[in-house]
Amino acid sequence: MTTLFGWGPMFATRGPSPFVLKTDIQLQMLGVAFDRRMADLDAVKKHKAPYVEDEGEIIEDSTFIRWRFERKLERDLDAGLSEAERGQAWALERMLEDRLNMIMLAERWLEDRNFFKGPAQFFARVPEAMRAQVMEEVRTGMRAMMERHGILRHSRGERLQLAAKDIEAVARVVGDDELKLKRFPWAAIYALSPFVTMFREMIEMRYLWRRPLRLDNAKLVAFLGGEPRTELDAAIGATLAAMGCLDGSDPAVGMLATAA
Ligand SMILES: N[C@@H](CCC(=O)N[C@@H](CS)C(=O)NCC(=O)O)C(=O)O
Repeated sequence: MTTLFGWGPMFATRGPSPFVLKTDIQLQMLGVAFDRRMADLDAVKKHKAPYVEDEGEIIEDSTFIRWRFERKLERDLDAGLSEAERGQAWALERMLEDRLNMIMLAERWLEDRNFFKGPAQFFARVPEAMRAQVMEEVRTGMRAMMERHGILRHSRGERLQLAAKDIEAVARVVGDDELKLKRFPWAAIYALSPFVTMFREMIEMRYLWRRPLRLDNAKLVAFLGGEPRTELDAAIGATLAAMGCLDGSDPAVGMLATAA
């Protein structure tokens, strides 16, 4: 029995963590039968996901997980690569995961514009009354970690220059063309629309790609005669009860109850 611990699904993908996603794909490439469960970082030594439980053993870190199954199944995900390509693959992976990832984390977590579109959603299940405070604490922790690491000692402009160079290096190795964003092939969608219902529907909805959209609930409110809203106290009470925090047995109760 093999279980991959990570998070998700989210953002219309299997999960928000590039590392968990990589391991998920590698396990599939290796033909491992596994199920997926939510990670509990406090339950593992390295306090990171992905981790895997396999035959009762916990394996942490995407690289060690890959090596374990390559060894166990006598498979090599780099099969077919030359010696130089193996070296390049490892060097690129290290650069992307150990350097570009830090720059990406700074962008995702510390830039408000990005944070509220992305990682803020990880906190959706924290009761609203304490959500802002919890998010602030986590972001402060991330900032301190990045300061210690050193990436934050570069200015944002310098970080983005380094990121551009990293991405350029990948483009040089794998060939620039494959990384270029291409225009969506609307001509083909139009040409095939007499035969494919979905393409006809995409054309009908094409305006959504072209103009901004704002939903307005005025009609609904007029119809209902007002917008029913759950009172904050009732919402928090129901959330805490559903989380099993109101029977006094959970150590988090004190903290949550005080905050509520
Ligand atoms: N070297 C690790 C990196 C994994 C990693 O950074 N995971 C992040 C999520 S994308 C994490 O669990 N962070 C939580 C923490 O650092 O406390 C690997 O390859 O598995």
